[in-house]
Amino acid sequence: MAVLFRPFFPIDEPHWVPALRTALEDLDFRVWPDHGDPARITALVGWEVFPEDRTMWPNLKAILSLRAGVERFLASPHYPPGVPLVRMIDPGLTEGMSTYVAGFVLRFHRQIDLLEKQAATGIWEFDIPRAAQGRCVGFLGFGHLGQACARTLLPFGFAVRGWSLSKKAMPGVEEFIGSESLDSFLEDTDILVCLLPLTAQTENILNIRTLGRLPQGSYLINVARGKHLVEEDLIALLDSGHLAGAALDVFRREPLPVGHPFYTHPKIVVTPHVSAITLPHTGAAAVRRALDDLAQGRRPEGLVDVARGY
Ligand code: NDP
Ligand code: OXD
Repeated sequence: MAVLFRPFFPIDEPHWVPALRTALEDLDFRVWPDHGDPARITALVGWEVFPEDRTMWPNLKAILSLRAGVERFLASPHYPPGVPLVRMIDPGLTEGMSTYVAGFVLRFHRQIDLLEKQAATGIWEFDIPRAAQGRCVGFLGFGHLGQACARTLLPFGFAVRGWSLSKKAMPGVEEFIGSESLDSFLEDTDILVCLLPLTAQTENILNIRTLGRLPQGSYLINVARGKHLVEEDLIALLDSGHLAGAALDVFRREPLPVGHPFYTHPKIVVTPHVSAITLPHTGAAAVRRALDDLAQGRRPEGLVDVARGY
C-alpha cells in the first residue's frame, strides 16, 4: 500500500511535501512523478485529478482532496468512478474561514467602509449605532464552515440563522430547512454569508430574486464559489442601493480578470480566494486521520456523497 501526492501549486514542494512526509512517516509515501509500481498505489492526495488517475492505479481505494469544496473532482472526466472521495476538513482552514467571515461581518456591522470613505474626505459625522442583537447574520449553507463561523459570531450578540437541508439544533441559531424556507430565511437577513457547496441545485443561487429578498441596505459575503453568484445581478442591486456592500473572495474566473468591474466598484471588496486556505501541518494531519479511518474500516470525516455532490 502506498500514498501518492501530486504537487500542483508552487507552495507544494516546499511546504506540503515535508508536511505530508512527516504526517505519513511510517507509510509508503511517494511524490509524483516518482510513483513506482502503479499497482502499489492505494490512495491519491492532491488538489485535482489528472488524466492518469482514471486508469493508471489498479488498486486505488481512495482519493483525498486537499480542498474542502470538491466540485472540480466530481466534474472531472479523470475522476475514477466508484473510488471514495474524502474532502478536506482542516482546523487551520476552519479557523481561517471563521476569522475572515467575522472580520467582514464586523466591518459591515460597524460600517467601517462608510467611516473610511468619510475620513478620506475629512467628514466628521456619526449616527446612533445599531446593536449586534438587532443585526441578523444568515448562513446560506450551514455545514462544517457555516457552523464554525456562527460559533465565532454568536458571542458578539448577533442574531444568527442558518439555511441547510437538515437540522443541526445549534443553540442560539434559528434554522431554516430546504428550498421552501429560503425566502423566509432571506427576508430578515442583514448580512448574508454564502457557504454552500457548488452543485446543480446551488449554482446561480445568489441572483436578482434571492438577493432582492434581503432587506434594504443589507450586505453579501461570498466565500463559497464564484458560480453561486450572478455577477450582473449583484452589480444592479448595489447600484440601485438595495444592497449596501459585498465582500467577494471567489469568482467565476480566477484570477479575476484585470479590468473586471468588481475591482473598482465602490461597494465591493475583492480578495483573491484567501478566506480559508488549507494549512500544511494541520491539513497533513487530517489526511493522516482519514487514511487511518479508511484502513480500519471507519467512515472518515469529510467522506463525500458523490450522488449528492458534496
Ligand atoms: P459542508 O458540506 O460541511 O456544508 C455545506 C452546507 O450546505 C450543508 O449545511 C448543507 O446542508 C448545505 N447545502 C448543500 N446543498 C444545499 C441545498 N441545495 N439547499 C440547502 N442547503 C444545502 O461544507 P463546508 O461548510 O465545509 O464548505 C462549504 C463550501 O465552502 C465548500 O463546498 C467550498 O465551496 C467553500 N469553501 C471555500 C473556501 C475559500 O477559500 N473561499 C475554502 C473552503 C471551502 P446539510 O448540512 O443539510 O447537508
Ligand atoms: C477549498 C477552497 O475548497 O480553498 O478548500 O476553496
